[in-house]
Amino acid sequence: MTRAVRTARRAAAPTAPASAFATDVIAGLTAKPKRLSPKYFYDLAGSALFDRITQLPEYYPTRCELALLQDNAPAIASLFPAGCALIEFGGGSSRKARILLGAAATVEAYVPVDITKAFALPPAVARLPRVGFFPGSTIGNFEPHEACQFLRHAGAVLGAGAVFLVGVDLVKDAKVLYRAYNDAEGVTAKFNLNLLARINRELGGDFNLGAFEHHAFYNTQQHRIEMHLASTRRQKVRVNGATIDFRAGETIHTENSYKYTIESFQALARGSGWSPLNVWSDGMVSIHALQKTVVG
Ligand code: AVJ
Repeated sequence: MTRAVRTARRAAAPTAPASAFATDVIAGLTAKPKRLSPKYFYDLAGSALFDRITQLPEYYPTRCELALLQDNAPAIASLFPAGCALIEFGGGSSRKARILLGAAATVEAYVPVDITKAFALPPAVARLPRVGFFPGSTIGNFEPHEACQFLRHAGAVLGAGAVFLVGVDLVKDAKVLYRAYNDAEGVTAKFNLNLLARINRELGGDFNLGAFEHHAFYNTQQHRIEMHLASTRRQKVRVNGATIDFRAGETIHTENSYKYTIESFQALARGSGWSPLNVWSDGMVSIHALQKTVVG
């Protein structure tokens, strides 16, 4: 009797809904080749590691973009319509936005929005002209076709007449790119491996972090840095009830970081409903000012 009741209760108990993280991790680790989305790098530990990356001597993008914003803030801010709302996509520390806000005479609202979630702009912002801001060369994490979709989506959200500022990392000497993702201190390796640590923490995985290696290289044909985690030996890993087999040397592809030339990014923007207005660059990174293409 007791047993029957228990069984019935167990069967009726609602199973906890699998998190998007759990679903994506299992799908990625059972795919061929194995992959995980770079958006999952940024838990508390991963965000702290990324902060350290931005301070590494080899990791130029953050330093270069900050200097470029600082040096050109008045010219960039001169493109802002009076009384506009500054909409930052994937707002991180807001340190970069503050540079622009300091140089712009009249910005009515600063609205950081999460790029991974659908959102509606707050009513107070609805009737203001809009300036979009997507710094940090985060656009490089998208496949070019996804970057195109993202730019079109941003155009729809920002509306007619909008200006969009996009920070883009540039194609450059392969050694410079290589070092930026293979720093001497090993912080980028820790950042990459933290994805496995996060799976262990949040999904009860049993990844042995000592049996995986950080691999980052520049793919010249595809103009992108690729990051992978390579299994040092044949092994099995348990994640959320599933068993994942690894061959010796098999990798999990964890990130692409696409690099553009000024021209190749402008071509992508044009093909995505935006007309290039201006561009600022130090030869390492670039900040593109785009305006929504007028159709008709
Ligand atoms: C935050 C996506 C711009 O691609 O350079 C840093 C992330 N990965 N080191 C980049 C990253 C490894 C970074 N983005």
